[in-house]
Amino acid sequence: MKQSIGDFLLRRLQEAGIRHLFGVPGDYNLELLQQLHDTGALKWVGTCNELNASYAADGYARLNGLGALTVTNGVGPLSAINGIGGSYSEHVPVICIAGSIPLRSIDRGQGMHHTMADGSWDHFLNAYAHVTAAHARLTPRNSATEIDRLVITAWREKLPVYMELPSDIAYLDIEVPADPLVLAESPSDPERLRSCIAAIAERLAAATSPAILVDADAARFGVAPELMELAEKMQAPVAVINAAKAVIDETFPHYVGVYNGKASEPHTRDGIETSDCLLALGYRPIEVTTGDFSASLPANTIHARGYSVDVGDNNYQAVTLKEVLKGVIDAVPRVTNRAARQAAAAVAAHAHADGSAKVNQAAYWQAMQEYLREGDVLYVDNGTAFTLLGLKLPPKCTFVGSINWGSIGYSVGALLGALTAAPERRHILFVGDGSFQVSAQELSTILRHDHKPVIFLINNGGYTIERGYLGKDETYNDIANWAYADLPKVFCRDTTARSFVVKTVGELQKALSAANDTMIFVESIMDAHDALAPVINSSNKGAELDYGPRGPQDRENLQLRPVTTR
Ligand SMILES: Cc1ncc(C[n+]2csc(CCOP(=O)(O)OP(=O)(O)O)c2C)c(N)n1
Ligand SMILES: [Mg+2]
Repeated sequence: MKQSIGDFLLRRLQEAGIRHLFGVPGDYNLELLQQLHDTGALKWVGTCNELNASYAADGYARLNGLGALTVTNGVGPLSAINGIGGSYSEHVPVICIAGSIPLRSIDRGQGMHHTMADGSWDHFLNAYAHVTAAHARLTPRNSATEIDRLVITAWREKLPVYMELPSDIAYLDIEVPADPLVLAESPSDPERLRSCIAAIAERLAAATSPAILVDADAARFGVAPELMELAEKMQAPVAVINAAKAVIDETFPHYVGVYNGKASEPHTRDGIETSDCLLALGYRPIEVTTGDFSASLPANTIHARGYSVDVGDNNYQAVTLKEVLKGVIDAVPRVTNRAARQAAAAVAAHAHADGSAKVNQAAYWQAMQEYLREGDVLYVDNGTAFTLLGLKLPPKCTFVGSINWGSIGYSVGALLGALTAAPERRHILFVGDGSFQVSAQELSTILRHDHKPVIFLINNGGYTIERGYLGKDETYNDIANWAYADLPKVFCRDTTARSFVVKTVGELQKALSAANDTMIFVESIMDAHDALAPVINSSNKGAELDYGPRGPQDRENLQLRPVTTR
């Protein structure tokens, strides 16, 4: 059938399950936006800038399976590239569409705005080659095949892709497939799949202490249900890497916590490190996911990834994770009498601080633990907000974070995206003042679309987590003191948002009892040196790795240290 290139692209996005497009208009993508407007193919969600659009598309993809944004040549892609780099690092399928300079200008060598004006056309394509699984400049000849290749690659690989749509071709008609796009994994090679399943099942069945370790790919490839079924059948403990927080329901009886090397709870560490057959899912060790490389997985660990598995000396290709896990579940014998593992220490019940007491991190996170409820979507930005990783989550929660990439401000854009994908859920953002200042404008888009998240902002005068690396009292870790809780009003004159500035435990409790029928914005004022020991310890250790033995971190009073060891 005949269809214009722009309409075909929008149709394919729609067929791939994308219902919203984020981004910022510019002359090179306005024609595509007009096609979007005329066809009603997708809903437009304009953002304040392209970085936030890339974060929003990422947040959207986390809950929807795929997300997309459109930006305008040069200035747009380079603003968005940090976010797309994050999607690459965190394995999130995002389609970045850059409306680009007309093909006519390339044919005739005509310089155009939003370029380097140096007679070359490939700078941004080349830049994106480093942060995407695939990239292409669309032409009337290649659009019918390249659009499908890019959309399918993003979905299959769980990685971002980049396409340039020259502004003078979006309205041109080309011959395109009439059939809808089918997003399906290519089926496994039957023999490889059989052999792989047999090899895994044989080891698991022979083990006396099998265990499962889960990284974020388990969520991306949608195999958490299979992992829980397998754990149940084998009575095996399951731990997650912090990047996979909440991927396994934390109330699941075989869930044993977050594994982070020496920084883990003893029973979690024991369950993983002493296992005689560990099945690891998409494990990607870096310093912040391994307790600064203190993680020690058993030597015979089976490493399963989206499309390949390592078992002993054998590497299995052309197998898909879901098929492998389903086969293993069928093949392993049901275990009913595995010796009980050491149980997790009960969460210590702290006495509630008196209402007039100043709110501090300890009281704050204790209150948050009680505030969380089933089905919440939880966002954590960089900073003392990482404390959330240590809380025990109710059933069916989703965690949205950027543990590997760790770009501050991500959470605010991601919140917009995920709210757009799943507005019916309760979304709770945990963000520091420093992270919030990066992408705060997107609060206006969240309000504009009448979303109702709960936002918990810690105002501690700057970059507290960084003070644990270096600069305990240095001015480079200080930031301007905004009137954060006033921002809903600034960004939306007639807002019904409920804003609170909290200084005491009693004021926090009052804010927490506010109804969730509109945005709730809670700014809590805390001391710049207040952080719980796990956060400070992690920063202190990070400084050792970053600066080495000749670094300045040991100089007197230059680093925030945990209270007990100060
Ligand atoms: C884009 C980007 N720039 C800089 C950093 C370095 N960085 C990591 S955490 C952080 C400070 C976070 O401060 P805040 O959000 O206020 O959290 P707090 O620890 O104070 O609670 C900074 C600047 C980063 N991670 N990403
Ligand atoms: Mg701060």
